[in-house]
Amino acid sequence: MPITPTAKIWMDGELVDWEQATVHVLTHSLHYGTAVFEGIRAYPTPSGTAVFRLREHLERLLRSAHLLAMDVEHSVDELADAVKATVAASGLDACYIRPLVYLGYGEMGLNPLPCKVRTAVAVWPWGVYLGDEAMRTGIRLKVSSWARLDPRTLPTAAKATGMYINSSLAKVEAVRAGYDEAILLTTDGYLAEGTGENVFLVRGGELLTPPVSAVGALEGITAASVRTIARDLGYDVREALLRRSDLYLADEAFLTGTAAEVVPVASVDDRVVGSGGPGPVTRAIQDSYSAAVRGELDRYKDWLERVD
Ligand code: PPE
Repeated sequence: MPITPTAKIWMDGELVDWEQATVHVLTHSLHYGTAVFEGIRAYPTPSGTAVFRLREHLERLLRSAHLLAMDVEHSVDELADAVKATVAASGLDACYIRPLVYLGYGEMGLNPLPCKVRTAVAVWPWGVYLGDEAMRTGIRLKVSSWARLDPRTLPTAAKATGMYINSSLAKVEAVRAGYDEAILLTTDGYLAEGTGENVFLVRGGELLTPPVSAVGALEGITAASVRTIARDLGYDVREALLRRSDLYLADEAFLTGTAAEVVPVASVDDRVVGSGGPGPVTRAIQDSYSAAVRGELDRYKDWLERVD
């Protein structure tokens, strides 16, 4: 989906015009994938535009930077102000927010330590990641032939740009084969995650999801929100090492992510999952999540930070 430009991008402390937000071709992170990022969403709420779980996303950004030995000059509070200023400058009431911490131009070679750590925040309108239709009818998933990154080779808890080659290869394979999305297994064959989403199964009224640190998946903030919502709706949620057959045999399955939100799985490897559309548990969670991010549920008000 082509990016629609907005007014300003925040770069290292100032808002610059969208067109001026450029870097040199010898920028370190462009060569070695040494950048960390976040994906956050702002939604329209009854009390104005608000950012969903802003602090949690920025804390994860700083943890990702720490895992890559990058010292970020900005605190969570400063980054939160940067995000809110960029959203406000866009005039949008709903947008996707992309903070990026990267190593700038000036040094080359694999030692990143001498490089200048730079920070940017961009926002733009981004509709439903896997399409409106997918939200209603569910997606066709394919188990990828690419295994998920092994936590012994890379710090999989970091949301680092270079690590997304793994997701990108899986996505290309799935899309070229006519599927909507890929799901990756660990090198040991356990269910890990989608290319940009965590995974949940429903079995006997209980929700099951892989233990993220064991399978090398990202610790999703949407997944954490969904766990809370599911428990509040009265469902048990449990972490379990799962096989691809558990996915085939699930009553329901869905993926979660900031960009994707809560998206039902219709089939996996051409095997219908459950009824082949969003089941009752998935629907209940989708509805609550959608209401929570829009400030319609008092119980989850603390998850929203207003943009003035
Ligand atoms: N796993 C991966 C690999 C991942 O990239 C994401 C987010 C998640 C799980 C879910 O995390 P969370 O957003 O905190 O619930 N993927 C981001 C990037 C997507 C992209 O295409 O770029 C996102 O959803 O913003």
